[in-house]
Amino acid sequence: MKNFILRLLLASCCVPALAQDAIYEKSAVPAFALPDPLVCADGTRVESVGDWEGKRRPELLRLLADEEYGRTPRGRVKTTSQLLCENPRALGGLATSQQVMLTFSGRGQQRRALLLAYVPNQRAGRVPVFVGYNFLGNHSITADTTILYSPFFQRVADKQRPALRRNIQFSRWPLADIVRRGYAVVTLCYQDIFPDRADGTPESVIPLFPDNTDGDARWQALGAWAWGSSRMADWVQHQPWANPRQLILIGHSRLGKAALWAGAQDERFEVVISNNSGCGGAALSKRAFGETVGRITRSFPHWFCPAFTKYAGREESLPFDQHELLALMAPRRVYVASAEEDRWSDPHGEFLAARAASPVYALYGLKGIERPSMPTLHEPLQNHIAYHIRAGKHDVTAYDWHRYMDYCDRAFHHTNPTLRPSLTSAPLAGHVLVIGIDGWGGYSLAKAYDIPHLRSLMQQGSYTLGKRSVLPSSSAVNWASMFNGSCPELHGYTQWNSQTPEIPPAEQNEHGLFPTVFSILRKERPDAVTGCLAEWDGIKHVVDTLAIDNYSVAENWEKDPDELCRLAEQFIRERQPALLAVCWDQLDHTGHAVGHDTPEYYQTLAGLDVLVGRLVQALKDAGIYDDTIIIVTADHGGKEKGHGGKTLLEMEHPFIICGKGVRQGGIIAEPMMQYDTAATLAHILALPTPRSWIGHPLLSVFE
Ligand code: GTR
Repeated sequence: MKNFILRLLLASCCVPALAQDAIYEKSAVPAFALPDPLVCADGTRVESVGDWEGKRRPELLRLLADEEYGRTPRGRVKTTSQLLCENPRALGGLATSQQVMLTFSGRGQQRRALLLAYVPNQRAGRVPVFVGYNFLGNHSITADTTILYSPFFQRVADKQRPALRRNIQFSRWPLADIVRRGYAVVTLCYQDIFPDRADGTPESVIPLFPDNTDGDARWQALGAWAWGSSRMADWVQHQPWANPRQLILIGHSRLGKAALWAGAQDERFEVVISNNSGCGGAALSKRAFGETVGRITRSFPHWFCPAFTKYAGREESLPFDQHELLALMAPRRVYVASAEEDRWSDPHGEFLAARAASPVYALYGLKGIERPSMPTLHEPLQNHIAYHIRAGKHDVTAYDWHRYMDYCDRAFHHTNPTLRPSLTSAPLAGHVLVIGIDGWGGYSLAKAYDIPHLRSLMQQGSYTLGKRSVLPSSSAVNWASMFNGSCPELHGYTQWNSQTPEIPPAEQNEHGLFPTVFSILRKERPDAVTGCLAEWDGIKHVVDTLAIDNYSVAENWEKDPDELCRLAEQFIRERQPALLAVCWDQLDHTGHAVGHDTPEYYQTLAGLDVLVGRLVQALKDAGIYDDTIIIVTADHGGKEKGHGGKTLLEMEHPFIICGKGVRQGGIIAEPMMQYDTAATLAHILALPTPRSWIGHPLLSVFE
């Protein structure tokens, strides 16, 4: 028997996976043995692709249906589709959107699901297609007000519920990036297929089937969601713009579980992506780390088939594990992705499952995951089985999407038809570092003795202490103007912590936001690496994070004032960004807590000066210092314990510029406004600026 058991003894001490809810201690992971995917239930060994496809694969599919996900009925449910609307100028003209009502009928009943597709307008022939559910309705993934509420949400009584809010999950769907890279995307809300509630069955598609299994192998939500993914594939496969051999199924979290089960059953999905799917998805159940079978079947009794509950606290008795689910994708591709802080989903267990599926791929002569230890953060392993782990929480981010697209580019020999030739005029420098110091008033320069690094930048370049804030002299509105070249009346962010513009933006980019220097750079030079690193998370609403490769927040800066600096040093050294903004909040914080223009304020400023010196050093270490322009500026100044008003103490702040091609010009004579910052950045980066930008570049500072 021994030879058909892959023994993975992962713990020094052997604690049985009893009825514990969620284990987070490495030492508490039970000793376990993984079943060998290449040994059949009768003990015979799989020696060939024929054995696998003829015997073991069907056997595993049955086992997973009977014991975990439930049996998918074979009976006929009729599906019709009706195109409700088409917009050939979606996403700022990048794509055509289509909204299609799918109607399922069976046993005298009907259910409706609203499918949303974005198809790239610039395409050479048929395109690969991402197919995946959204959580909160089609309207939640975009700011486009022509996108209809999904049918499930029409039934939600309280229209004020946050779940109804448009665009709240836009960050999970970087639609413009996807279509720019030449992929179509097709989605619908999973709740349209099975409302995600313990009592959801009657409203789901399940009652439409004539041949549902009763008893322990009864299918429930995950089975229904998997079935629904295949209905999206049915529709996509007949579209003239879609390449039916290049369907990519993507799912996050519970929908990652559903995607794996759908991909196992439906071989039209050439690539199956599990994003942070965890327990019942890509993570090994027998490790019982993070979410366990006991916990998940108790919290979500309507997801798996009833048989699965018998393994609650008894994972060791499972006759299979999740690596065998992954193996069912062979010889197609499967991509497992984890997030460092998502311990509930057990990143290590996901990696081990991906690795343990590899022998099945080897049978086809294909490479799975071979290395014994987990890769480091942001080190994607991309063979026929792929795996990556990124920094951050349980989520789908632009980082994840771009790795999936890198992978599919190679799998499908897909090249991006929308990449533009390089710009006609060349940037003035290869790199720009913008250092923003929240609450740094221009008056302070006359009193700050201990800021040698800032003074040295002033001496090397040109500066003004009187750049003016837009009104009110508050943060969000001024960070917005700094990066989007315009005034509150046009960009619409009008107050301290604006999140969505209080006035509709006069112009919208492909993400439904007022165009920022980041989004224009992304459009003109998609390969340029960009970052925005901040201490105050409010900045994320105004910079257009979808157009930024690395948006990160130093969350612990109050305890660890160097944290942001370290994030920036690392990013500069590793990625040599073309445009990086580093925005410190701590000075403004001291201003509010103790007072602007107080000894404590100057002490905080002196501390920041040291960090500025470190960033300059990081540019040197990265070998880009000579090709960089550095700007140091602020959103506003301050007075007593506040700001926001019309005094020059609050409105006037420094703007220092130095580096490649910048004159050692001393004081800048012309007046300067907040929005001139973005215009100057656009000038340096040789970017066109939209008509809605009112800022002027500061031409006099350049040689
Ligand atoms: C959690 C559940 C996870 C995961 C997640 C999600 O509550 O415990 O298994 O599916 O939900 O879907 O976001």
